[in-house]
Amino acid sequence: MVRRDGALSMPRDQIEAMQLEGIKKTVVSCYENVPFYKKSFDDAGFDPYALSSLDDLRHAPFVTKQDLRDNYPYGMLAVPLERVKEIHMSSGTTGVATLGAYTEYDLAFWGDCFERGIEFAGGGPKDIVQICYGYGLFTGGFGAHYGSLASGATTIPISAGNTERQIRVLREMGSTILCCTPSYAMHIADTAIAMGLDPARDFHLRAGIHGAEAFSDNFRRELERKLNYKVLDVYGLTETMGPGVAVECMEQSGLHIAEDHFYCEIIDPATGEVLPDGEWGELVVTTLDREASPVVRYRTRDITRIIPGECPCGRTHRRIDRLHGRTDDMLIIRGVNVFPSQIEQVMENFDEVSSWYQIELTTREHLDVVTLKAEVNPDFDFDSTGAIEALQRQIQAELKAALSVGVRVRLVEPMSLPRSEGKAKRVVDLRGENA
Ligand code: DLL
Repeated sequence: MVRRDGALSMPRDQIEAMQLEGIKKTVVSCYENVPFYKKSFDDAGFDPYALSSLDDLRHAPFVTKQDLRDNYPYGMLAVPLERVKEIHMSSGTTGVATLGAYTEYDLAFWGDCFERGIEFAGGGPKDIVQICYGYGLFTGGFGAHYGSLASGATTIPISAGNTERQIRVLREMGSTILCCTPSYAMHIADTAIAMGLDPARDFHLRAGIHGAEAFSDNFRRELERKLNYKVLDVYGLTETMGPGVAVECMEQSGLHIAEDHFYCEIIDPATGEVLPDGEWGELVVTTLDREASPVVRYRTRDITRIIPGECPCGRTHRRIDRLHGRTDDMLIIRGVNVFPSQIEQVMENFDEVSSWYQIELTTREHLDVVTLKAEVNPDFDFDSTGAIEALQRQIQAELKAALSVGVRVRLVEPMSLPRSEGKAKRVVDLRGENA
């Protein structure tokens, strides 16, 4: 067991003392073992041996995804390769992949971090955990797997895809905890309904541990209604470990950071200044005891805030808010900054539309055109052209008022937008293709 007794409810002063110890070790290990950090600390005039408070970390330079890519494959390792037992990689759809390496200890605490999600859901040895995050280089499948093993539950490593088989297994094995992306959970639910099942009755789920992509509160409520279970949000990224960096508890009021392994700061993405608790900004993560792939002040590009105050659940680890997208998801439409989550918030006001949408960006006469395609709910009369047009106009007007840019709205039939087994593709940028 890598977790210290009482780690999750430790008094704040003890947590901070433990974090300071971890940071001291990490900055020194990075400086002594990773040439990139030696150069970057020296260039910034940051002395890792002089760090004596958590605030001193603000003087350390940031590390970015590009830095990790530049040092691909093994340049960022802080241990000899023979101590590395497993490797994962980010998808690398936009360029060279980034690599996460794990020693035996790193794998053990990864399992412990994901296990918290199962524990927070009240789960344990009596549970059956169906893991339909993809297994492979993606961290979702294995992270959930190690977590499930650590919890003592029965693990079903089914991986992503083959939705009808997922549904059969959910029914026949009586799975109680579902681990996959929220969009895939919705796809499983909708497919089961289309097969004539009632998943709320025919499945035996009590919790879903869903993450790897942002999802709205409305989406969560719809999932909980369809599958009759409780949805807990789990956050993580390949560069710092994978899923389990932060997990929601049953209060559903923010995700508890695994503060015994990660130190989190929120910065202003434009200036790099650390922001006070409560303010929204970019999450920056420093690992405290990661051996193979430590990071010091990794800029995640994810937008969240530290929720001030204590969680009613009594755990003392600070919480981040549910993610509001990424700094690089920001769409600049005719000069106005727009986040997909803002569009989602407007859609939440319309009961007639479901949570499935896709934003398409095109260009007409050198101007950006944004089209929101959204599925109506199954009980909406899609054959009534007048009703559709009226609703489209109404949504368009609200979007214009909320975002100050025009968005064309095209309502489409239920289940007509593409579904994915992993992360949903919410933004399709065709601007280069029809200019
Ligand atoms: O998505 C790790 C993961 C697997 C997390 C399974 C949760 C569950 P990457 O593929 O490296 O790793 O992608 C990391 O996904 O920087 C966020 O932008 C996004 N992301 C991850 N979790 C959440 C979440 C995994 N709960 C990137 N809410 C991150 C919103 C999330 N976005």
